[in-house]
Amino acid sequence: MATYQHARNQSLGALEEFQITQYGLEGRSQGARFRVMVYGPQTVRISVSRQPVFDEFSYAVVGEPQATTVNWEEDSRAMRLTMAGFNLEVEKNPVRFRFLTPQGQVINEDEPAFGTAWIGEQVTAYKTLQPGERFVGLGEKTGNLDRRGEGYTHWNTDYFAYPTNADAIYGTHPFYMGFHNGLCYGIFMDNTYKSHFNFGASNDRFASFTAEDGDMNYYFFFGESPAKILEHYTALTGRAPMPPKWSLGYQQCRYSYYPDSELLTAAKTFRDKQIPADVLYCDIHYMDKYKIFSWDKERFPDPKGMLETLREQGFRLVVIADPGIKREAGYAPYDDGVKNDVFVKYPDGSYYSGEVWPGWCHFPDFTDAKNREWWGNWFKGYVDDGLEGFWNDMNEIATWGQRLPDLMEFSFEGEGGSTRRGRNVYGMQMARATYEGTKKLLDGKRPFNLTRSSYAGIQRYSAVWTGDNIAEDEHMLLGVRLVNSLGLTGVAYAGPDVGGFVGEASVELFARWIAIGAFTPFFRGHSMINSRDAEPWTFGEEVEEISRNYINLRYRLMPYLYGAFAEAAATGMPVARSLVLDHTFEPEVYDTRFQNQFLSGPFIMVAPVESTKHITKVYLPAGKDWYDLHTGQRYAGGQIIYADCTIEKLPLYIQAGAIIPMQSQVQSTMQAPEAVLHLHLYEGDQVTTYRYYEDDGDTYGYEQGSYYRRELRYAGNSLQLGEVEGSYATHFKEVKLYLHGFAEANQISVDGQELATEAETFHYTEPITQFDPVGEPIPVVEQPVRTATFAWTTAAMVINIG
Ligand code: MIG
Repeated sequence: MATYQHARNQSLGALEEFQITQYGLEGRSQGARFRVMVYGPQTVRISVSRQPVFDEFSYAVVGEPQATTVNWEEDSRAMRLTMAGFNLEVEKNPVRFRFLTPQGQVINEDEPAFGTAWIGEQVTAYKTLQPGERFVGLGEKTGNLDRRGEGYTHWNTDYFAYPTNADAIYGTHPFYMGFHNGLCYGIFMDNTYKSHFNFGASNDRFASFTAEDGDMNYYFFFGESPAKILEHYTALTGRAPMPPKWSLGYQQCRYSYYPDSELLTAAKTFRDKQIPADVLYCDIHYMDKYKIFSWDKERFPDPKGMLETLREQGFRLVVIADPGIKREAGYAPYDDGVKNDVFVKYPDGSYYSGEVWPGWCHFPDFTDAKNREWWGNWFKGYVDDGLEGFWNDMNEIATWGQRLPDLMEFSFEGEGGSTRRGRNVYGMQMARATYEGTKKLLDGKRPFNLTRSSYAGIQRYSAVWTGDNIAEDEHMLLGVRLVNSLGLTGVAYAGPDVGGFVGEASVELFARWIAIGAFTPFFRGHSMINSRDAEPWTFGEEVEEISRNYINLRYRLMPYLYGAFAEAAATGMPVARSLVLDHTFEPEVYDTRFQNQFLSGPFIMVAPVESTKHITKVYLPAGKDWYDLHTGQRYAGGQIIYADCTIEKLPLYIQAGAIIPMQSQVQSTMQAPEAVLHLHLYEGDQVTTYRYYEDDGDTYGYEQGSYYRRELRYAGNSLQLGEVEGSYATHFKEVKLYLHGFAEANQISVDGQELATEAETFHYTEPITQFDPVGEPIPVVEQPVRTATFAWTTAAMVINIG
């Protein structure tokens, strides 16, 4: 009698045959195929498939396999591949993968019994949990920094007011790093189907990653540090281009500013109150009945004129763009979309309709180059109006009911796939279409692009914001972790809605959030429709002063911040740097009390803390000293200290040896700073290097060498300014060097020539004069510094201090 067969676990069996290939190895076992391909000296791809061919398609990967002379050794038990710093062992019976150090220490290995296995269509790689193993990454995922004991699902979801433990939210970044026994590695599973990661959740045997369909397809990265691994990961999936500098200023959003006079009033208020800002937003109400590529003629009768007026005041505007195109004959984008057959279809060939803001809509299939180009061209009107910034929302795809049917068909560049394959990359491909289209239309200028939904590799096209958070302390801290985690997965340009989108921030919360936001790569205040006003001046005078203080500081730090973005573009090193990057094996870094701490750029450590606390514990990482930014007090690293954190004082620490370039105060990036570069140097006993970077801030000329770059190196009592690289003429003519923590009697000389020095005092933020209703602030401490000014020439030079 026939019995019904239910799917059960089936793992990769004994090796049947194999061959060495140009890139690695290919073999077969029990109807499944596996393949090893070398992608770089420390990057190996592993694919396992039950289909006759491997899935070669990827939207994430831009790296290529490398036809190096692959060096395999074989014995009866296994085949071994020797790579830079590690070996891969492919065991034969059954087929299992193991990564080892040259000394034979396990870095990562298949769980011996389970290896790679299927249950029905679902495929999983099981990895033995190593003693003390910690896991970080997965990008936009809630939870703790250390993901050990947790599990996560990737299924891009519009999650309004998501709780702080929600999963899944908007993004899919299936890349994580594992740390144990002084070893680091990374794994990226490139599969867009719904996927699940388990880091020893509900079991004590394995970490695993599962895709609900498709191949098991992952990349293994080895490196001596997480930064190296991130460099390999971003070599594979790409790095963020330089953003337009204006987008690094403060951005003010609102759901929604309208009519035009509201935007003009907001712009004027920033200037009147001398709170620097660069960007305002139009949310969905700027459109005619939410129809994309239109303006509401009554609310915005003259977009071009309005944009010019804003520009005169040093403001840019960013407009929202949702993917839904209203089903309405006579509406040009709809008619044209039908004519060009750009919309996502059901299997019977009819267009899918979903209901969202404009009513019943069709949705462009962004997984087809022809449709991406079509979409991109529609931005011509906006660009002609003077827009340079675009905001991609609702691209999960979000529709009323939030149950996107699984059976729709996506092009995948002609290859085909259902919603199950398409959903996690739809948002990324929309952002790509927007970026590529507007980049072309802007003819050499950098567009700013922002997206909610994302997939690995999104950094090539867009900044990411973390969606509909809530005005609560826990969300503020979660937002920091989300941004840090996105940074650990290659997305350097990210940020939350400052102040919280849903709900209303208390005055304390808003003040604290603005202070933290000033050190976050993407810095935008935003809030929900029908909630109180949430611009920095709407929470009373004390919060206004606090906001001004931190936004001012961000603008003075612009050369430093911009340099951090240049580093991200060059190496993938994020702008907001979780402490795990430099202090991987210090357990305090993962302690839930300290897990939110991060470095903003290479030298400034931010210790985010709830708005309700006036004193907090801070962990100062080991191996270097730290200076309190507010007081100049110096501390030894490797200790936990108490820090005052009344509402105007975010705990901030500067690493000893720090080299921090700053500029004079401006109100907008459109305003040129004075020609004096302020270079702050903090005494330390270790060698530090800093790569100073400048370019025009808004074109791609830097790709052709139009930049000004030089290495600054501090060692003992000398600061060396290296040769200038690149053809861009620096804006600055002089350097004013600020010496922090050096002995007072020190002489300063440039290339042997003694310089006049001055004893001065210095502070980063201004004293608060109005302290209602938050309470009396701690007085600002004047810090003693010595300064010397000299020419900022292109020649290499040595400054001696002592
Ligand atoms: O259905 O455009 O996350 O930032 O203000 C809500 C209105 C649609 C969701 C975004 C939010 C935006 C809002 N949007």
